[in-house]
Amino acid sequence: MPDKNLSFDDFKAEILKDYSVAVTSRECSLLGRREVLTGKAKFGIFGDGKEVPQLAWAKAFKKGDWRSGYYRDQTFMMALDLLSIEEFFAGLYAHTSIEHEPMSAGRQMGGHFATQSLNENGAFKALKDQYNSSSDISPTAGQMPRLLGLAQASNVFRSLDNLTHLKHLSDSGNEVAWGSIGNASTSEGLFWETINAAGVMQVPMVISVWDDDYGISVHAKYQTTKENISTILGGFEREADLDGYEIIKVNGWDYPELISAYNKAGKLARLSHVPVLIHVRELTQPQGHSTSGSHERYKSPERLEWERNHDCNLKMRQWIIQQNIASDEALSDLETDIKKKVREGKNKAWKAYLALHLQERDQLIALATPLAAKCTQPDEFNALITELKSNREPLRRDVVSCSRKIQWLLRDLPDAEKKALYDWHQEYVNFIEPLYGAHLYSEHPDKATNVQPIQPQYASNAEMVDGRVILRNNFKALFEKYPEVLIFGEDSGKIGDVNQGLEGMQEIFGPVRVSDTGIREATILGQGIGMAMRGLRPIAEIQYLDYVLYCLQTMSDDLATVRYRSNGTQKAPLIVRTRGHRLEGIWHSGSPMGGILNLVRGVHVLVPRNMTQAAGFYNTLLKSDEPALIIESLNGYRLKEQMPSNIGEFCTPIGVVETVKTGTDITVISYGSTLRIVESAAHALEGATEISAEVIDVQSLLPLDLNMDMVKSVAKTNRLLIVDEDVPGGASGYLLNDLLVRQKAYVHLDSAPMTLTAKAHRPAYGTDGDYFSKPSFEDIYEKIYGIMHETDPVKYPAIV
Ligand SMILES: Cc1ncc(C[n+]2csc(CCOP(=O)(O)OP(=O)(O)O)c2C)c(N)n1
Ligand SMILES: [Mg+2]
Repeated sequence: MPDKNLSFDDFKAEILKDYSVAVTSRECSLLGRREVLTGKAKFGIFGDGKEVPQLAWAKAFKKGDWRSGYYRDQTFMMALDLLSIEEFFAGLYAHTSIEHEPMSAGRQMGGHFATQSLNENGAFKALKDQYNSSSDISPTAGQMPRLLGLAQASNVFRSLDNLTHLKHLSDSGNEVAWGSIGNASTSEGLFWETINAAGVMQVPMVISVWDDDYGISVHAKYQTTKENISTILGGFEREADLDGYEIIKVNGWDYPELISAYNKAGKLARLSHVPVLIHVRELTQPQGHSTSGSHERYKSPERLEWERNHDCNLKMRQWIIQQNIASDEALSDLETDIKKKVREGKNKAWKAYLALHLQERDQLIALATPLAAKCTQPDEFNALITELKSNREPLRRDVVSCSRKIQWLLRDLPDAEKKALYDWHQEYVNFIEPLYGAHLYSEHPDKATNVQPIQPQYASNAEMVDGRVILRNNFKALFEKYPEVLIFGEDSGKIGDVNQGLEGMQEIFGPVRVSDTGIREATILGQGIGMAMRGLRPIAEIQYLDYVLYCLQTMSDDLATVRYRSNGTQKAPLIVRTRGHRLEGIWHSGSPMGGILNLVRGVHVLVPRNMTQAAGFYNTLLKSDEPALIIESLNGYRLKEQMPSNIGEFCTPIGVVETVKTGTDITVISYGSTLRIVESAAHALEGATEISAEVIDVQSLLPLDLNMDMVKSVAKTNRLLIVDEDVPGGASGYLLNDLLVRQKAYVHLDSAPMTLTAKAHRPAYGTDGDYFSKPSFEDIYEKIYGIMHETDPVKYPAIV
């Protein structure tokens, strides 16, 4: 029940306020569906049938807390004043103004909620003083890994006492991370992985399962063992002397029981950092799953009848009357008022959405109309204008499409006569494109590409050490410099990672900052995303590059889209550390760079050739606010490098290639561990044949060669070879595309551009397996020579 200290009048008022929110939310769902069916909005997925538990949740949710949920949570957002009626409809219409549509400025379909974490400079606001919702994603259970990190951040803030410079972000770790998930989505692996990890880690996480017995049309009997998620989670329950979960079961229509359930869950999680699962049962879907279908197709008449009788809003209404809190008539009056308010809000949102479009349409018509007389096809021209004029609800597409077609018809007109129209069109397109394209990467001052490079410096007697020692010493310097940096992964803690790049760090910096995790790559990534969203600087370690595939979905769908999907109002500057390319066997030697590159636009992808370059990337990234994947070269930890004297300070630039050997005959481009072989093959070739190859280390695949230095080399050598150990057409295809299309290298080429890659199959085990699967020294030597032989067979006679 509500607060015991309330007077009966206040108690009544609070309940009626809650009921009003539930009814408002329901009306939004009902009208929302109609907006889709009449074509004003494209798609609708709503929170009807899930209203009442969310009222209880909102009561337990405090400032500083975080939500990581899914598309049913509109009532929760409304109860906390985070979503108004107008904003709800603005989302449905895809209004591109962040002021009108604060969830994503129209990028996300309705039902995907967020709050704004950043100020205009891209720095974090005082997150502890506001309600926080991490921006939703659509893949079912995709919200779970991030939820773990949001909760873990409270443990970190509670455990570390040197984070006073971040006190605007957390009140000593007293925040709870609240998740929501549909019953059917608990079938996903991400759900189970997160549940287990949160139980192990004992983080303040409360996860609600909204159980309506269905996942679209598929009944619980196909989803969940025993058709009951809380029953089968029984083994996770805590015991007197064993940590685990508090599991609460409650019916979704039982307002007073829900309030006590959420109250209890909030307290337990907040005070004792015990994870809680609330199984909210007997929920319904009054309008079915979404606007895409109708649930009459798969629910029996008995089920539909049951749903009508168990509608949580109806049950709450009956309870209010039964408790003498309000009469049937009074509630009817209230409902009538709310219906009117929602209709008005909807109309206002539609008007606001349309206002700019109409203005833009009229500008085009005003500029274009006088040109009709000068057009050689006036009928077609006028037809286009008439069609646009008669469109009373134009989309921007309609305006731009008309403008483009008009320009086609004006191709014979002298430029001067159509200049005003053309200028307007260009300006219009320049205005629109960022509305859909901005914020893939940071557009704030501390973006990674703004960080100034700093060269490593060497004392005259600088020691030659194993590469891993440079990394380790650099991490140590970073842990000292940034108290908010922490690293975690499989074997990262006690033994200091499988290659000892973190040797001794746990002893110095403690198990909160340098920690071991279970074998669970997706939630390791989620820990990083959640903690980065809360202002910590996590480094998530994925043991081997081949296992990035386990967390690639989370990296692609969640991490890579954080800024984009929130229209730049949230960020997760997570560094993902991994090691890869060559070692042994099918699953420790892969280099699936093409796949990764194409799936994580929004994350920087860096492939340093040695540990000094790698350390420099960590230093750069920690000065910036962007996420990145750093792939250390797996066979480079024991190679000797000179120890720099400015450890922790030198910065490898992002998006800048490096010429590691100059040459005049051919440009050879590579990265990572292959680069070393390319370098030695190029030197050997020069010694033996005088073929002078210029070798370029790409080192930053995303972003790639911002200064277009690669083409400058091709302009000099007129020949191009790209070498890597990905499959044919993988990252080599990506590099070639950039060189030919963006950098226009083809104009300089005297020979066909070539690639040399690994074979299409996975690399086989053993030295011979490696030799016959990946480009070898001899392969590279012969390939370069072969290109020169083709150019001048007399000077370079065939060698094989
Ligand atoms: C990974 C993934 N697979 C499939 C879908 C399509 N999909 C969207 S919602 C949904 C059903 C979810 O059911 P449930 O978790 O019970 O939530 P409810 O909609 O019933 O509240 C499915 C299959 C998706 N969004 N993501
Ligand atoms: Mg469901």
